Amino acid sequence: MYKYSMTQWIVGNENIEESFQRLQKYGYDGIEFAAEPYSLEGEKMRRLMNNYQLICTSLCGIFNDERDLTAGEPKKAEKAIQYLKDSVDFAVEVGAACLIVVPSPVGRTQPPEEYGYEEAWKQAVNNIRTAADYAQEKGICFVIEAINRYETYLVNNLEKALEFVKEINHPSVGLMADLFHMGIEERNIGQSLRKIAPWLRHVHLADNTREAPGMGGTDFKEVLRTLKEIGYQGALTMEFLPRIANPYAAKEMGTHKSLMDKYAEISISYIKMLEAATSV
Ligand SMILES: [Mn+2]
Repeated sequence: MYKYSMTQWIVGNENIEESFQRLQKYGYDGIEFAAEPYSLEGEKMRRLMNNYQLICTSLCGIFNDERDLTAGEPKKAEKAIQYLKDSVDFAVEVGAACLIVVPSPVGRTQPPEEYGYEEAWKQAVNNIRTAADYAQEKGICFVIEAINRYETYLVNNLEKALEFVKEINHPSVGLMADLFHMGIEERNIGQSLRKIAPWLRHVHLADNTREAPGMGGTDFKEVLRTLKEIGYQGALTMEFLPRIANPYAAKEMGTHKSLMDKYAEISISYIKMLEAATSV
């Protein structure tokens, strides 16, 4: 039995209690908070999780130009590293096992003018490795997320992500798989998952349209079969969105709340049905 959660950033600035109510209503085990240690209060979140009997499976780091892990300039690099450390502290507070790390800013599809791809890669490896020592002390793991080429440039597929993680070579740095990005970037989803199996510690689920699993064309039967075959033990976290261009604008949609209810329900019932079918 996997632990099921839903990531929090997709509902925008919705009242957190409404989010907890949705998760409880549709049978989720927990939540994935966005890693914003300054805006989320750990103690309040712990109390709410306790009230709703939900756990925190994971934290989703938010990586923009202000937290650019590819930075070589010491002040900028230090800022990005500090964000990871602060997020580790928040992870400890809410009991999250892992923190999602995207090695280059989301929304930037080529390296900055000051340096090229190779330097960005080298700097991101060093910066993440530095922060990983802190994560290890605190018992938290980083999971590197490959994001598709239309949203970021450094690590777009699982093969690159594996190369990246091997270069970091740190016990507290593993990999995650996001089925939406994989639908764009992977040649064969099952094979890609098997290749990264020993490093796989977290999974995001959305269909190829980024809607709830079960609404599009991704073969989730194969996904569940492969996860079982490789002995995956982590959480399954829903990260769906409506079919629009800018994911961060999704929260502006008038129908957002009822749409999120619908997606939350469809995704968990569909994946649990497949999980039951693959466990016999
Ligand atoms: Mn994701």
